[in-house]
Amino acid sequence: KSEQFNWDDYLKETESVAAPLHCFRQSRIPPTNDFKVGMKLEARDPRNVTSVCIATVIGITGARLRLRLDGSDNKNDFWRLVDSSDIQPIGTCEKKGGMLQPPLGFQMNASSWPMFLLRTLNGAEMAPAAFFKKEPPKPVPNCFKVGMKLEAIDRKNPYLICPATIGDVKGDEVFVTFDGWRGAFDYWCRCDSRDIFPVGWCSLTGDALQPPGNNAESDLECWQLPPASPPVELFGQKKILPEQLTPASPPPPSSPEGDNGTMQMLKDG
Ligand code: MLY
Repeated sequence: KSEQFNWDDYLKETESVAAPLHCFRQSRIPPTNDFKVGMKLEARDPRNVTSVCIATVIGITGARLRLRLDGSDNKNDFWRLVDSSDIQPIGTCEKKGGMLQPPLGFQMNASSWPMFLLRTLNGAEMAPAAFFKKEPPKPVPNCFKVGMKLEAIDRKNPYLICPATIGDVKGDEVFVTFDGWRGAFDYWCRCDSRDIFPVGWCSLTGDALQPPGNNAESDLECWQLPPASPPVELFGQKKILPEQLTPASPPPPSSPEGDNGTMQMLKDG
């Protein structure tokens, strides 16, 4: 089977329908991605969602950015849409009276954070505000139906977007099942999750849609366990262990320069 995956043929073969556009919290026309590798921005720490950190664009894929938090390691990259509310231009946090935080697992001594931040931002290429697009409104109510097809992020391999089917619907949640993968990658998410897309999304953004797995649906019925665990919405892709919830380092001391924030210090030189 070396033929290219094609949704029209696949929907006919599987006698199924695509979930309607209005079910998704995605814009009808995917947002343009103007970001460049190396640009810096502010991002919510996926492992510590109350923190806003500095992130660098490590890669571009369709309407998404591969991000790495400055001062963190290279094992915890995450992906965000350019119209995600988890990202914003540098300076936004401070304008709102907040303080940029070291990422969870900051690799240096906590006391070196203020200087690290200053050095990181000094001379950095900051992504312009116009590159950040407004997040689409939440669809209400949940209009997904069992059997509808969609494109979904594989949360275990979040750079991948794959053909999927709605396996169950409960309240505001849907059970996303990956076609041909015997249930190993399936998950519950809210119907307004940014991780699920209408059929055709990848072809519009230029992202590579993965082909379905090789395992037949009949196998799937034999092997798949019923969706048992209650749905839990995490910002990140990884399960957060209890010990990871405690900040690795105390909050940074307040700026010794009094009222001068980091942005002001950078402007002053
Ligand atoms: N090599 C990995 C990748 C699996 C990806 C499954 N997705 C597309 C649902 C594995 O086989 O486990």
